[in-house]
Amino acid sequence: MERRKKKRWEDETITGVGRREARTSFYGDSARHVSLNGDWKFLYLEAPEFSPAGFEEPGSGAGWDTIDVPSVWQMRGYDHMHYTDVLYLFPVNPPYVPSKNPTGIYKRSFVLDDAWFAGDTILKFHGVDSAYDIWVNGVHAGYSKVSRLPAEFDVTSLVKPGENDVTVRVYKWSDGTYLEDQDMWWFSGIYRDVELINEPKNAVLDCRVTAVLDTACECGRAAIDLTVKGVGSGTWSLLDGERLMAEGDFTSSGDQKEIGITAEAGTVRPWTAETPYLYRIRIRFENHEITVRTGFRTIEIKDGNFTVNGTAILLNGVNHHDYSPTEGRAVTYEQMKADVILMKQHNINALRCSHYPAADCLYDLCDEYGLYVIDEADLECHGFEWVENYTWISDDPAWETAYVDRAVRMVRRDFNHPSILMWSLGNESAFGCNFVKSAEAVRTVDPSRLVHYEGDFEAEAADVYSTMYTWLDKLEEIGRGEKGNQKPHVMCEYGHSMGNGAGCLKAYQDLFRKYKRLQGGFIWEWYDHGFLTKDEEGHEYYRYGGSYGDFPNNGNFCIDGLLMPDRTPSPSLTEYRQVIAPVEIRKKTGSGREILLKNWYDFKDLSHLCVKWWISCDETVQEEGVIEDLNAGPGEGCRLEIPYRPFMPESNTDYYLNVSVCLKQDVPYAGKGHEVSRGQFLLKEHLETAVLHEAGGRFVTEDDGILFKVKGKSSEVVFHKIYGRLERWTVDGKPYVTAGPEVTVYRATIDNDMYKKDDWMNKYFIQLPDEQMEYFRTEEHENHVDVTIGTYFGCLNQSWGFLCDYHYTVYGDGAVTCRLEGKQIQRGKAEPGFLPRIGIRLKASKDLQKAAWYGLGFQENYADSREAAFMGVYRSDVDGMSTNYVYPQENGHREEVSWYSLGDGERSLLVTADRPLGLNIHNYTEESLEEAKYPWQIKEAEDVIIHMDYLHSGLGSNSCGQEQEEAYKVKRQDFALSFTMRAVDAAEDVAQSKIKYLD
Ligand code: IPT
Repeated sequence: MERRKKKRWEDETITGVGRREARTSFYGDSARHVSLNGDWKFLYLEAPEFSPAGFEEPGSGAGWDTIDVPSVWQMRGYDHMHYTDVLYLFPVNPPYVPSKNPTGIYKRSFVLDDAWFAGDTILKFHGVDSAYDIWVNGVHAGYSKVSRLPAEFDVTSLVKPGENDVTVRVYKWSDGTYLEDQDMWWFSGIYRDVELINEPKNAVLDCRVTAVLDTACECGRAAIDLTVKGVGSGTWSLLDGERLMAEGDFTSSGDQKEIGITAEAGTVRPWTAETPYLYRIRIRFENHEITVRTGFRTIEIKDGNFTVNGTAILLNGVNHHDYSPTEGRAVTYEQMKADVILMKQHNINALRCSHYPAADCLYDLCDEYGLYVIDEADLECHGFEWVENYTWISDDPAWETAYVDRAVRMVRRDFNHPSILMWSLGNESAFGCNFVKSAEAVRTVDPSRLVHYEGDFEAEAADVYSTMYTWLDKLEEIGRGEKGNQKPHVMCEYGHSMGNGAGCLKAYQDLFRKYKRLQGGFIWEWYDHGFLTKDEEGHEYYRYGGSYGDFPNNGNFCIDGLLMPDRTPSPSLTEYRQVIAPVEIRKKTGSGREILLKNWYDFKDLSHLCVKWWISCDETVQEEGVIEDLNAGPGEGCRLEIPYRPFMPESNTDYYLNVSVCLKQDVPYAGKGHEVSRGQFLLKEHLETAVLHEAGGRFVTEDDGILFKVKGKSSEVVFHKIYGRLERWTVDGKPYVTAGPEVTVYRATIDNDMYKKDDWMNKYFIQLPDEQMEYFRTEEHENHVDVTIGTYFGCLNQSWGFLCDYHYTVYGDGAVTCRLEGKQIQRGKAEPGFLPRIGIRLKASKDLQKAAWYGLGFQENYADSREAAFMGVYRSDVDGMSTNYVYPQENGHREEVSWYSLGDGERSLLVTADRPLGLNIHNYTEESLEEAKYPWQIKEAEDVIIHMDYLHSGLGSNSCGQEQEEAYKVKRQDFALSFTMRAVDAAEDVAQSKIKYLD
């Protein structure tokens, strides 16, 4: 059948028209750069063919809208917002795209003075999505594509002194779209900077520096490859700050000439992410001067590892997308700088540009602050997997030019950044001949770095064996060398941080640290990609896929970052920071005052750090000190004596040795005292005492056949004899407990339980429990009443459950003790593999909004995500105990809680547990949390909702990857919970918590 003629933006063989050769970005340039950012006229069309006649002519554009550049037009009210992970939004019919092809025509003028014409005029677009034609003063000047790479056009012959006009017509869909199917929002427009460069007639066009380190002598050598235009002479110099290290000169006699220079730098300070030391290379050719920055380091594979300066390194990385909650994919230097600083503060040492090259300045920041980078070509054709012809274009030589262009232009642009360790050929695009060609082409341009591509499952073309979301057991096999090829391994994605999680990060780190072949990985991902919205009722929240009526969509699969959209770190970022901390603090039981520091840096010793230690109990610091001298080279350990004084412990008080490893001096990303790692150890000093409940407290009981009441001198406890529950507990007429404990096995589904949810809720109905009364007995004693309630707990149509015994003791002094024992039971076969939790829920009076707990905190923590939490007494209002996830789900859990209090500022409900338990305190129920799609939809409960868990399952990372590890899955089992409730003065909760009663 005959096919129509391809439009320009449907031709996969055209990578550009009139576009200059890609070249490196200069750090400094004496040529004038004039920004064309700002307001442009804008005409939005349904298809390019609707362009009005003469739109490219100067003077047209009357009545058009105005749009700011850089921006994406979907965030300015044009077209529509749409998020898909994998799906193309049109038939898979490469290279053709829909006739309805949203198009934006941009237009503006600029004025050039006479002096400008001593040089040439280069028009540079740093990023336009997805393909575009340009006209200058009405004349077609070129065409380009690859959304996330720059394009430069020499428009010298088209401009004139005075006013000039530039028109850009941007197509949303192009053949390039088939290669830009990354898991992200579909955005279009001129979303990175636009500038004019006044390039001298004799100019340095390109300067590619390969700076290597000879580790034997710590000597540096830089190979400088120049491309110059024009005739003349030049000089080069290599500078350390302002200090000249080497210099030389060169001449050029041709139109365009390649010049090779070798600069011997002598002894240098090596560049590593830990020691990001930069040098400058200055090139002057006639009147043109440029500078590039460089760092001396050698990247190579040695003994099965990838190494920097001869040392195998471990990557503790994150995946980074361009993102702003208000601007979509248009991001500023300030934002990227804040990102890089935040990464460094969180011990992150590597960044993967997922899944396209970033703006130049991100690499500058990584060079400066020290992050290893995997730079990735703007290439993903994931939608082909869904049509079950995944290799369709990746293995079709007709597309070779397009593939190679994307990789090579990236390498040419980013060549000079010492931070870049690997060139990645793309993401999620199967494997085929075009990747083999891309790898070859990349190595031709730059043999000094490694080639990465995860889709090359056998690492045929890549230098490293890269996998994503590999489960722990498989990863261990890779580590042992039983799986895959023999190349060094990296996880380009793991730890899917969607919603609450990722858990089990420590388990990954342990493997990375155990097996030489495993060289770390990159958490998926840095940001939650939600967009700030204010609705008519004034609710402010973040929208995700589907929130805009976009269909099909991948919902909140884009809300999967370590950072909330407003850059607030999620608890998982704090967890990650500790998991990857470059110093591990250990203490052997019985080792007295001795602790051990293990140095996990690859290059640095610990001399830049000090140890702050303090002995804590409850809310007080009893003694503190600093140890300044830490001596341990990379990979080594050192022992320290913590010189705390002997002390007499107070009764029923835990004492902790807390250790914080901190920076001794300010560094560019953090101040002196910034914590790099922390550790905490329970001291053996402990004194246990117990007292009797106050004797003589009088009480009376009432029984009307339905309610059984125990009235003390000031308290009243009411039990329901039919439902078998503690109904309420009041003291001095003030209600504290408004609904007594009932067993629960359910939590509001977290994203990482998304594959369990259907079974849990539609097959095992764990959210629909029924606790049936078995028996109700009372026994009155001299100063207490025993109420024993038997129940049967089960869920809708389930044969598994628990036989429960609640033993309540109501004392004359008002205290109530509950001892609950649950015995598992299963009389059929069907049951869930594990349960979210086994625990109880109770309700407290709504005016009790001030919470305190003694347990792990401050931030939420879970069985497989608690490395960053310390034991202590923490205080918060009830709302402050919740983490406000963009997509509502279980949150705010705390482990190891021995007591908690809930008060109104004057009086508090104090609950002390015999054995530490898990705690959640919220102003909402998990049912309403489950129902809500946005935080503002979470219904406020009439009571404070308390969960006390015998066990609470871990988080895992199963929204994409590893399930909860077996140890952190709560299996059906017998359980027991035992606690005492008392009403105390709010200020007395800590003191009162120490009163332990004899049975
Ligand atoms: C992987 C993608 O590379 C990434 O872009 C993102 O979509 C991530 O998954 C999930 O959030 S691909 C997946 C098939 C493992």
